[in-house]
Amino acid sequence: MKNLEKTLNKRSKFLSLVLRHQPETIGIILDSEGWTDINILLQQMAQHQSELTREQLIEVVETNDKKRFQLSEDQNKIRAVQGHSNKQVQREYIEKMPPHPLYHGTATRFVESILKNGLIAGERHHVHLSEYLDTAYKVGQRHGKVVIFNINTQKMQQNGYQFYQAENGVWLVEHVPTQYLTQLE
Ligand code: HQG
Repeated sequence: MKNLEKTLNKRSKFLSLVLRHQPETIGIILDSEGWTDINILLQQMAQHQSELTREQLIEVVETNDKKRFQLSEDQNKIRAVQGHSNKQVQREYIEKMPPHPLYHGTATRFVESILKNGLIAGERHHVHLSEYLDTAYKVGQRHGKVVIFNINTQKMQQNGYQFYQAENGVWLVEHVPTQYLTQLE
C-alpha cells in the first residue's frame, strides 16, 4: 500500500470508530440518523491527537472505497451511512425491494452457529448482505476461511421481512432465520 493510501485508510478506520461505534472517545454526539457537526468533530479530533483539516476529512469521504461516509447537503455534517453499533443512532432506512438472491460472506468457524441461529446482527444494528458474490467474498475474508451463504430474499419478502439499502449499496435486514439460508462454499 502506498503512503497516501495508508494514511487515508487509517483516517477512515478512525472515523468508522467514532462515527459508528464510540463517539464518546473524542466527546462527540451522534444524532439518531448518525449525523454529527463537522466543526465540532474536527475540533474534538484535534484535542485527541487526531488532527485533520476540513479538506483532509472531505478527501477521506470522497476517496473511500466503500463510500462509508456521507456529508450533509449543506456540508456542515457528516455521518457513517451504515455499520453502526452505537445506541444513539437509530437510522430510519427506507424499505426497499431487494434483488434475489443476496449473499453473505462469513468464515467457516461461524457456520455451525449460523446454521443453528440464522444470521444475527450481533453488535451492529443489522445483518449486512451484498448483491455481489465478490463483495460477499471480501467481507468473509476479513474473518477467516470464507463461506458464502445465499439468502432467499424472495421468500423472506413474501413472509414479511423488511429490507433496507444503505446509501453505499449495502443491504440490511434485522435477522435471517436458517430456513432462508443456503451454504454455497
Ligand atoms: C457472523 C464491513 C455466529 C457474521 C463489511 C459475521 C460489511 C454469526 C460476524 C460490514 C452469526 C459479524 C459488516 C451467528 C452472523 N453465529 N456468527 N448466528 N450470525 N455471524 O463485522 O457482515 O469495512 O459485524 O457472519 O464490508 O462481516 O466495516 O459483520 O462474520 O458491510 O465498512 O458474525 O462491515 O464493512 O461480523 O460485516 P461483522 P460483517 P466496513
